[in-house]
Amino acid sequence: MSLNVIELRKDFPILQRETSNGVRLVYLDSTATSQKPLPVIEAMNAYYRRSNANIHRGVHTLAEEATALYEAAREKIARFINAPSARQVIYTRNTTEAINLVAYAWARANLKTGDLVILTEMEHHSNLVPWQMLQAERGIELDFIPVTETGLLDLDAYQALLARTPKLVAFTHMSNVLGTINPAAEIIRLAHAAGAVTLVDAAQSVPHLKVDVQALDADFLAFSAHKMCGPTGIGALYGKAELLEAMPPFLGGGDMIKEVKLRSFRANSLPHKFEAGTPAIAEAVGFGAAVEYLTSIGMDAIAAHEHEITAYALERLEEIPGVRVFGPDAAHKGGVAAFTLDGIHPHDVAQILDKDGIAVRAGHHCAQPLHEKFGIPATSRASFYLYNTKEEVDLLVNGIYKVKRLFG
Ligand code: C6P
Repeated sequence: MSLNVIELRKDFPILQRETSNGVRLVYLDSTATSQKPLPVIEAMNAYYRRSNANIHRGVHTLAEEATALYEAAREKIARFINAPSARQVIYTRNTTEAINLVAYAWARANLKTGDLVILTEMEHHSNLVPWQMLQAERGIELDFIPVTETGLLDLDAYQALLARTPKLVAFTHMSNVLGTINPAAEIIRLAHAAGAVTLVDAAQSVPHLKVDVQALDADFLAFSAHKMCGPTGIGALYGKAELLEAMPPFLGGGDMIKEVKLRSFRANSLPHKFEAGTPAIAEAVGFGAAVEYLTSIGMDAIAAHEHEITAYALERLEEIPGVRVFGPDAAHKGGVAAFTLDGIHPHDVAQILDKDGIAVRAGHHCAQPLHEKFGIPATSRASFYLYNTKEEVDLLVNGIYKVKRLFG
């Protein structure tokens, strides 16, 4: 079923605004952060207007309401990714913190000098630097599944790496630069056969595809609310119950304990064991509203719409002389088109597009090693979500022709 994008855009007040030079906003930067629909904005507004209180602490009406809203959102998020239980969904600040939680709590308890962690060459810095830090501290080894010229993972090379019996395979489900959708179920199946635990960076997949943690058989899976119509400041880590139960806590403080004595403490049960201190309560409410919104539209319909827009964008971009688009064909990627324009710096491209209200990101997109691999310092990146249209792709293409004219 196709999306009624014209109707759906009315849910996003920001898409109705003009930019500073009085032109219509063409928002093509949802990979960095998505825009927020009214049901999310209103849920957070209503929480602050009616129910604001601290959670898990008070017995008064507001504290009980706030706790119920915070926990109801967790249930919705668990259903959205088909987690067996909401206890297995830990609120974090974002994907980055969720990955760091695994690196601190699971990896520091389970990995020792010489243990191998397999990553890929297309990782975001969030799924690279925490492991480099552990390498410096613990002497673990890191190796990488190579990326092919066309932007796919080299799965033969992966098989060869697995023969070295890694302890962990941590990989991105969808690249934020190439757009590549990696065969996560297959990568996980092979990792398990080799005896490794798996961590999926799902920052770009959960917002755009139907992700089922049980079908994937993922051990850990991390994502951020702000990339999926929700607020900033909150994300989630899903984990298998037996792994989460066995892990020591990450941060210490209020709410993550059952009992504290002067010289000792007993950790709380899941999920609270990993949620120290007052959390982002309004943001959790907004996160719950975001997954409800996406569910009401339908993840399959969203993915199909994005596929159509992306295929159209690739076709149109590739027509432009001097444009090089990175990553695989539309059949293997999500709504991301990172490109270079011969002889023109990606930042100049983004700045000139901005004058026409077209928002794209330029830089290394927190994936510097991947850019190095392709021999470039930066790209301009257009990305698409449920609210983007083919007409906006046409405006982008016209804008790129204008950049070319300006640079002679
Ligand atoms: N990528 C982009 O413009 P946080 O910042 O923790 O919410 O998400 C980190 C992250 C992790 N993995 C992937 C694949 C990502 O794309 C991101 C965020 C944004 O591409 C901001 S750098």
